[in-house]
Amino acid sequence: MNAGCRVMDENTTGLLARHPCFSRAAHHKYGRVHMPVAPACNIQCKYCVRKFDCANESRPGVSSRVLSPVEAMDRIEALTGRDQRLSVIGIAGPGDPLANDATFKLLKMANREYPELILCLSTNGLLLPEKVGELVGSGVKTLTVTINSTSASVAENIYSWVLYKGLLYEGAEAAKLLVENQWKGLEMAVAAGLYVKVNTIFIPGINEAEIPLVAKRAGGLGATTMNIMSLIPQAEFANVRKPSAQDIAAMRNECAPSINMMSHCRQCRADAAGLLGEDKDMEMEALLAKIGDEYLEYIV
Ligand code: CLF
Ligand code: SF4
Repeated sequence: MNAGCRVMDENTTGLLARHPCFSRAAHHKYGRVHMPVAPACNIQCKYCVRKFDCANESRPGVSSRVLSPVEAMDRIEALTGRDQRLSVIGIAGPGDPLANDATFKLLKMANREYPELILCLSTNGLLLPEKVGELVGSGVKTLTVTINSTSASVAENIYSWVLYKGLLYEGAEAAKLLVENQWKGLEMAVAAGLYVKVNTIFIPGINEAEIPLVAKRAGGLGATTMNIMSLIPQAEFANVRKPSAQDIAAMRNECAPSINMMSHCRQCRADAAGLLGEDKDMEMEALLAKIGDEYLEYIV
């Protein structure tokens, strides 16, 4: 079976049909829960602000707090007991999951206790080449790699530094190392049988010419899906223009011949739980556990 047929088959009948991010049809029926067990990051994206005690922002990189793997297992038990729609356990920060040992501890425990749930993870890709085997061995089935360029020269404008094997890299050297590992890791992940999604941040004036090249290369290497996301202007990119909905739609159209496009992403928090867009974080969850889910409509 070629990669395209495999994806189509999985989308309609198999694993991807239960994944709210990889399948558009699934996102009305199935939800995911993010476990914020990964606070550390090994690179600095110029658009990133991580927060570990944040209740009132809804975006990647924020969480009410960081959980230990044991606390995360308790949360999975509580949530799956209350919500039959949860089909995916995701680790999406608030830092880079592959840079945190807690990620692998949780994956192994969750895989043992909840084999019916899909294990999913999102990474910047720096450590992917050396961690693909452990991911597969831990039961991960779906993977997202955030790749913002094919070329190191463009990446140099997006990342401030990279910390790799105890050494700090900056400028061209950092960009080259990161981009090489991202693409090598993607190729290895596909070869290892993972379903791979590429997230790409649309950063006006910085990487828009690169995005169709990312789509072409990722599609050619067998990635399943691409998710072109809007820049959230903050940190060093606080003054960069946010792309309009029209900009994003036009870019998706341009890239669609190269790879399947995701267009229902909600840019969710590192501790989000529920259907995409419901955006229940851990603070809300604790409140609802006390008063009952039926009161949700009165407090959002
Ligand atoms: Fe989470 Fe990401 Fe897995 Fe989905 S999110 S780790 S693939 S289970 Fe989904 Fe949220 Fe968009 Fe990510 S809507 S930010 S694409
Ligand atoms: Fe932030 Fe993720 Fe970039 Fe790390 S990889 S700096 S957590 S956006």
